[in-house]
Amino acid sequence: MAILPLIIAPDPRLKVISTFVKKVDGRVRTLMEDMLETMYAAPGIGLSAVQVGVPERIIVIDLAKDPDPPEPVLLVNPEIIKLSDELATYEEGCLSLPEYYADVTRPAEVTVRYLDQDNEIQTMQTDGMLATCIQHEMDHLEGILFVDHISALKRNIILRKLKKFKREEAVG
Ligand code: GNR
Ligand code: NI
Repeated sequence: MAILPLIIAPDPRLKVISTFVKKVDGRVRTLMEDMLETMYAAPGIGLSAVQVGVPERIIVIDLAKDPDPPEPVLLVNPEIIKLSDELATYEEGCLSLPEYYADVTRPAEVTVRYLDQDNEIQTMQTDGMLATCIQHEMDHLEGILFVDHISALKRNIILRKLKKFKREEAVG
């Protein structure tokens, strides 16, 4: 297991469209283990492979709260089958936009088809925070960040501050 370095916005690598995984094999399972370890260490509730520099359609999520046992959700090549008309708003954050949060409105319920860790096709219908998190992670696979759902003014303020932060960090 390994903690992988996270890519922080703005970065062209976060804008790449991730490619489909041919087969969920040992390589992909090892990557998902490392992604979970990276996500738990951050800490975060979701992570897409592109955020650790691997532009493939791989997502890990865990919404379990600390004293409870972990409940990892692993999704490969997820595809949206159905989105509800009903919407829900949650305050979102992103490990690639550290310390910035904003309300984002998305469909409240989502049905996804995906490959599980055994390369088997599965279907999952969800609502609540899991539905929001799946959509947030699936956005990453298309090069979209949660700030792309808010006003350009708010987005540019956040991205400019992160750019400045990264510049200062690089200088030391
Ligand atoms: O840790 C995370 N929290 C979060 C909160 C609300 C909606 C989505 C998320 S996902 C985020 C981790 C992350 O950046 N995943 O891509
Ligand atoms: Ni994110």
